[in-house]
Amino acid sequence: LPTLKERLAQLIPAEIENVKAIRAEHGKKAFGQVTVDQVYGGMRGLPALLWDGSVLDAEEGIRFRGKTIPDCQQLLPKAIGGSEPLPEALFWLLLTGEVPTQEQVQELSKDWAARAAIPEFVEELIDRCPGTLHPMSQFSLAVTALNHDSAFAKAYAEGISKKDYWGPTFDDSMDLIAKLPNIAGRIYRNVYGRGKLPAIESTKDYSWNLANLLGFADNEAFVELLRLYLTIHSDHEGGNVSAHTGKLVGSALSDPFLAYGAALNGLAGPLHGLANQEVLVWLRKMQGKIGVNASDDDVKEYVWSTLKSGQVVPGYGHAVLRKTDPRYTAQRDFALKHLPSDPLFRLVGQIYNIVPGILLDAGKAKNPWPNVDAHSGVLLTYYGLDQMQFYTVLFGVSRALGVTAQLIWDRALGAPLERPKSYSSTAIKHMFESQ
Ligand code: FCX
Repeated sequence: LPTLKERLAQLIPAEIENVKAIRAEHGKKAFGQVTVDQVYGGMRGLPALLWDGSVLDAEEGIRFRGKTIPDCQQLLPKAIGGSEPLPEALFWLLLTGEVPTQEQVQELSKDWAARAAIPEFVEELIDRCPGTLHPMSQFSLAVTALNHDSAFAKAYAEGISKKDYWGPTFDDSMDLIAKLPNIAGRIYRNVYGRGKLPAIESTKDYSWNLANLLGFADNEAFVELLRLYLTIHSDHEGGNVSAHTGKLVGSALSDPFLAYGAALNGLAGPLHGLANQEVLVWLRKMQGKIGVNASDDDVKEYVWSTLKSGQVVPGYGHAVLRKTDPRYTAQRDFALKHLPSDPLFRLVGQIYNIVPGILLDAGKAKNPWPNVDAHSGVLLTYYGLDQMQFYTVLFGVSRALGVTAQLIWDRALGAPLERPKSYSSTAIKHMFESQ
């Protein structure tokens, strides 16, 4: 059976031909118009990016290479005795469009474990961060510093041919993914005083090792949660801030460490990945104010007070989705199975019944339904990982799978430097003056 890199090498020539054929036949056709509102409005809905790993449907949610989350839960290899998909398998699927065998996934787990060590100077860099520096800033700092050993940067300096770019991009991406658990674990233990990091175990899967580095591997349900979490947070097509940032920075031929460091800085924003932290902060504040078993009326009043004070309800709304996020549903199903009577989970369910109606009444949000971030923190908290500022780091471990998969394909397909055209308001006004 081929390894992931061997399989990719087999697939790339045909995909290059496929793209050539698409461009020859359709290259000059338009499939959307650009309005002035889109230029002012965050380019919402503008068809502008190629992204092969996943496509987001506004009603149905994400599909990874055509497969829904329930499809992935059914089809992808799992850990022995487990029932959630392994993120290793999802990465294989994102890159190749194919479902790997159990054996191929095991080899990938081993490969990542073998690459997991981080350079000593990066360990020192993390250790020297003050505990008051947000874990996401520490994370991005460490990932950026990994560029010290980039195979791509080295090969480029040595004059690698354009057609070979994807090889060292693949190697860097594998190193990056493999090293994230050690970085995340070190940050967690430093910031929250959790003692020394254990070693990576080469016979265990990626999620087990991450759980172990955080100090939670003795809880099999938590390890299963991480497998699900890392799978469903991995990719959400190309236009979201983290994915697009990674692709954009990668287009300058910055290596995967630099590109992903930049992506993490976008993920750290409260309208994007930081929302999972914000949800927990908001829930805790709500509990503090109206108690643990609050009535629907109390919850309604609290939600309205959030909106009236000019804040967003974190975990609700989406730039593309118009229905409940299937990533929310997958986590809700997990909670129903593992923690059905947890008070915080009950509150999350109560909010689910209340917030959409209020957002509709308020009349601004185009999507009143919950997104992925409305549920993740509650699950982590249940198992004792209740340091909310750390949550986005876990999102960042997962999102590396989707961003690097596309970086590899971008280099394989010879994607050019991104450079859209910008206009000033004066120019826009002039443009329409004569019409
Ligand atoms: N609470 C209050 N107001 C909201 C809202 C919410 N949850 N969602 C949207 N709105 C408001 C917007 O702030 C905007 O107000 P404005 O006209 O005064 O600027 C208006 O409704 C229209 O916004 P809309 O077009 O529906 O949404 P956008 O595409 O601009 O923004 C996000 C999408 C996700 C940023 C928005 O819904 C939001 O702020 N949600 C809360 C934060 C959140 O959960 N982010 C995580 C999203 C995601 F899943 C992820 O990336 O991780």
